[in-house]
Amino acid sequence: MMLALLLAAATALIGPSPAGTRVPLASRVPRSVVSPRMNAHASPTETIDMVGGTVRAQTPVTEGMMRPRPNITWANLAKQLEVNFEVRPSDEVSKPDLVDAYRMMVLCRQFENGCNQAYMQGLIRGFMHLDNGQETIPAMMADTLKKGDIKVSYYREHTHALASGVPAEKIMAELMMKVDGTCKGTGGSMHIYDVETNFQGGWALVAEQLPYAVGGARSILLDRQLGKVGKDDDRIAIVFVGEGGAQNGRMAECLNAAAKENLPILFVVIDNGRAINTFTPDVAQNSEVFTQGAHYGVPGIKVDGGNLLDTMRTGRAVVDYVRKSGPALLQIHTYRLTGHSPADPEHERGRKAEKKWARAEADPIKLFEASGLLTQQEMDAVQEQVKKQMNEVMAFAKASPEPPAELAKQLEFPDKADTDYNGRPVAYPDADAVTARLLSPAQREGVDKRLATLRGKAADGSMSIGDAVNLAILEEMLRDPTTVIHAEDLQAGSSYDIPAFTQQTFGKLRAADEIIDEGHFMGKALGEGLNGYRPIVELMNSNFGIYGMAELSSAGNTYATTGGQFQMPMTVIGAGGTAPNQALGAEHSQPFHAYVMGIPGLKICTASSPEAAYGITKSMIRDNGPCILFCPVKMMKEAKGQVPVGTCLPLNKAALLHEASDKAVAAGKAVTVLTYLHGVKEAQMVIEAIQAEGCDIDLLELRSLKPLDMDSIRTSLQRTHKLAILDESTYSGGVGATVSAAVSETLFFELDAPVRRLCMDDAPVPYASSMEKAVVKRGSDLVDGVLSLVFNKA
Ligand SMILES: Cc1ncc(C[n+]2csc(CCOP(=O)(O)OP(=O)(O)O)c2C)c(N)n1
Repeated sequence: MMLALLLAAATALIGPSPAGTRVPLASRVPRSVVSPRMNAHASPTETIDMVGGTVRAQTPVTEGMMRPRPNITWANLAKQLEVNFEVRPSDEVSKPDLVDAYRMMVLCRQFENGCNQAYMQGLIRGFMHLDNGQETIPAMMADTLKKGDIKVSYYREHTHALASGVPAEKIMAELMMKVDGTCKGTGGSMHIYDVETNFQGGWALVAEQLPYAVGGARSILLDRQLGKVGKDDDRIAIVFVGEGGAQNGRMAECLNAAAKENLPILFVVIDNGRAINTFTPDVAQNSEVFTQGAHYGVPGIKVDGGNLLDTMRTGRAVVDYVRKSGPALLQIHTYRLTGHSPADPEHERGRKAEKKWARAEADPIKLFEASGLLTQQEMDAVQEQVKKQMNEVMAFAKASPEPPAELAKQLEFPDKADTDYNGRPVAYPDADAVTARLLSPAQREGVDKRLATLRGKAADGSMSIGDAVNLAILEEMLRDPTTVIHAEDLQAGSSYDIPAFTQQTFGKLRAADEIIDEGHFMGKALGEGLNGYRPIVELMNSNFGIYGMAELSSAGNTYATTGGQFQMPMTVIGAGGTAPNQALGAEHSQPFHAYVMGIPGLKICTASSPEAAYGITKSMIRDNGPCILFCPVKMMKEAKGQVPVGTCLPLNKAALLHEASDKAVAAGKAVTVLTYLHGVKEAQMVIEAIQAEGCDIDLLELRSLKPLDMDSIRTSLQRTHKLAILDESTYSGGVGATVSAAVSETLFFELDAPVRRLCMDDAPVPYASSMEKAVVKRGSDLVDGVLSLVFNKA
């Protein structure tokens, strides 16, 4: 049976339109074509006034007053598609397609019911979010998406994975903590990933997935630029977010990014009206999220998710639009038939009444079954098939073994801590030929000139830390065409010349100037990292990375949480540490390096010299996991030195910068000093003063904060038996606290005095030098610390 609605009728329904004339992108703002009428079951709990563009907040849902289903006819939708998307949607959905869609809805329902039961039996644990009532969305996905499309979802994603073609038994095994799960039991309900079908999460922080998907969409364009895919490549990225999550600022940033680069990305807003129990209109001025793209020229449309046919027809048209034209927004109105999660008390704010009403009146499966579009026999056959499949799914998941305990540690880093990055080949085939093809003669000439200047400085000792990092980045970007970079003020070289000449050489897609939100571009970098690229993120002052804590922490988790399916070769670089006498004030003096020490999966290094900065940057770019490098903010341009070009340095080694004399060691007057960033210079400046007192130090630069180089610390302590830490972070939660604890635990018997920590006070760093001196430790404090250790003073 073919279903049809006449477009002519639609036009008659809503009157003449400007269709046919091409609407400029920026003015494709949704028109007043959504009816303000309520559906028959509903009291006026929500007023949609599309002409005025306002939405009145809902009153609390009670037995007789339900959030209404939107009353949007297909004719209305078709007209919106024509006007705002310039597409003429097809009215027709074939019978086999409807059967497939029904099968997907039934599979999703039975899968989620199976999850619920398994949860009650204790086979699934933690937070689990079921999708009952929203099944038209996976049905639309399965109908419109291809395997190569990049699908990024949030924590309520079982059904999205199913619709992407992820095997149901692997999802269920994951939920049951089994080794045959999608992620070998490392991810769980909120973290489903499948590299094979490009299903990329499963992210548990509300809205964090949005920039990841934007990065995924960028990687599609990068693939095309590289020539990795054919000219007919029409892949898109699709990202799902709740209507509550869509109020997060990430949404605006991502719409901007998608519009600015005309990315092939579809934002799907799953509008079930509630964020846990909160009515979204109670916290959001405008719940009509589909209009949010208007500011950026991204067209949007809202459809009733209770209507499978309209959801499919609209989904098809919008996906087609994204494949051919650019970003779009699709808001799908639904109801959640279960609680937010099994932990949700569900009695809040009329939830029970709403569920009862929605199950009776707005269950999309029941509504479809009542539509008469399939015969009872056809539907029964589908139900039987799915039931059988689900029996097999449950049996498979139950029979799968538990993952071995040691897997967790194995998945900490994709590359071992002691990896030697020298000589590591580029994974991308014919990298040199690709680079040669991608660069114009003028670009090649320009970058060669820049390289020659930098290498001259490296040879004559006039190279700054910023220049050294820039040289490493240019070399690695030339070497590997999958490297990309993101930074603010990038074209101008940012604050320290770190990304200098990258955009001029590699173009805007590979070297992206960014809006001022580090979380946004770290998120995009993460999305690129998931899709075969090696992103570099430059932070200027590393403290600005605070805005990217969520993304950095998810980057750290990715390799392990995906069960090793996705590596995350991201390199983050920023200037940090103390800057005595620089009057930077509290916010620019925060020890971000200490804040990130607790993030699992990150390799964290520091470099106080051009040589270290160069060698570590190169290794980090080649490493397959997320790494972050801190360079001393006060010395970015000031420290100058020679750099052995071409050498990668280890990411797990401290560097012995000064060795205490044998005489001082023999006399028991030698102290091991651990420091990093600006502390290195402070320590170097007072070595003579310490020697003048008959003492000496082993000065170890902690180039790797994580993993810590306990071997080098041990070797030194076996000589000195005394330890002072000149710490570039606070007393509480600082690097020194971690190092001190590790030494106390593993090297206690090497010590003949307690560890002396010389760290920043917990007080915010003041602006005035007179007070700053009291908070930030300097060389003079180190002299006192060393002498008191040697001469046993308190
Ligand atoms: C950053 C963050 N804050 C809070 C939460 C807790 N939380 C989980 S889901 C949720 C509500 C989200 O609602 P919505 O985006 O509408 O999606 P829905 O769950 O309804 O599908 C909240 C507050 C979280 N996971 N992440």
